[in-house]
Amino acid sequence: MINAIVFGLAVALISFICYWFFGNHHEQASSSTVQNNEQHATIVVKGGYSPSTLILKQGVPAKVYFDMQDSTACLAHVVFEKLGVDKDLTKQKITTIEIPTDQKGEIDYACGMDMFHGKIIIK
Ligand SMILES: [Cu+2]
Repeated sequence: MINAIVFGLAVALISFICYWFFGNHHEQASSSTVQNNEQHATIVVKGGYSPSTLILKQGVPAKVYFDMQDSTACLAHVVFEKLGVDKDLTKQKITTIEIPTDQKGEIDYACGMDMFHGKIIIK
């Protein structure tokens, strides 16, 4: 019973921290670097995603590197629902995710609790 209460409080606290950071988040966009017909971009994970909007070129294979600099449980996972990708970012410092760029459009991603959000725009 006590365990359940402690667990509940922990979840509530993590949720609160998520909302707290989410409220302070700034909208920024940046583009990838194209090299040898491949594009690369780094997203820093620290109290959110930076940049929160990433612009990729259509038709160029893309690798996005998630640079994990956050120690809260909140951002431990990154989830690309559209792509069926759910990665644990705490296993290594940099996690590479390949993004399909064959179609124009937007791909949203979020933390495991769906509180922090980021966006990849392919155009
Ligand atoms: Cu979260």
